[in-house]
Amino acid sequence: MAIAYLCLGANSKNRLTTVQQAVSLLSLAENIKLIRASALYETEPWGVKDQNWFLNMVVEIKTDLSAQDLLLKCLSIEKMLGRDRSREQRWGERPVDIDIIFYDNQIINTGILTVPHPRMHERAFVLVPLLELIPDFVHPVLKKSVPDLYDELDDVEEVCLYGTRGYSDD
Ligand code: A4P
Ligand code: MG
Repeated sequence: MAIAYLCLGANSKNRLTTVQQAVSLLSLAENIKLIRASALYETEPWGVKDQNWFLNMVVEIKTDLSAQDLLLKCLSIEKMLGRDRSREQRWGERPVDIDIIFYDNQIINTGILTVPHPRMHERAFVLVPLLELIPDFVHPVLKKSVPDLYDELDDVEEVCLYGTRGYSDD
């Protein structure tokens, strides 16, 4: 059994429902047990700025799927929820994105999978929910704890607890 951390993100119409459905589909999947979930955050877009704010959260799961099979499961859930990668701009709007952030403390580099996620340490929308769940975890490649990675962010996009931004279109 491995423990893995997945970051979920959505910014299309119905983003709240879509994130909730992604969590349900993960928890219903054979071979995946949902252990804990972070709070839900509303986050400023990272990368391509001119788009809707995202909803993001991180879930902790236990699984006997290999990392590669876990990725296939995540991709199939994205597809079930309407994601069509052929019609997207990189870092642009999407119904839902599920990234594998950590898989135990393994370091994986295959053609289709890189773990830890190669851009997680540049993203407050990943680090803030991770801080809640695993403040003591040390990144196996960078050898830094999650709070140290957060402190070293250059450019911190805004990350607000969901419901605290004053307005919401959900
Ligand atoms: N892939 C390789 N490693 C992984 C991994 N650890 N987890 C491969 C998941 N997938 C992994 O993924 C394309 C392919 O990466 C997958 O098919 C898989 O084979 P992708 O998610 O379409 O895009 P990407 O090129 O990996 O880009 P990246 O950096 O993951 O960006 P995303 O996921 O496109 O980011 N701003 C906020 N505030 N919140 C967000 O959630 N998300 C994005 C999109 C941009 N800005 C955001 C957010
Ligand atoms: Mg992704």
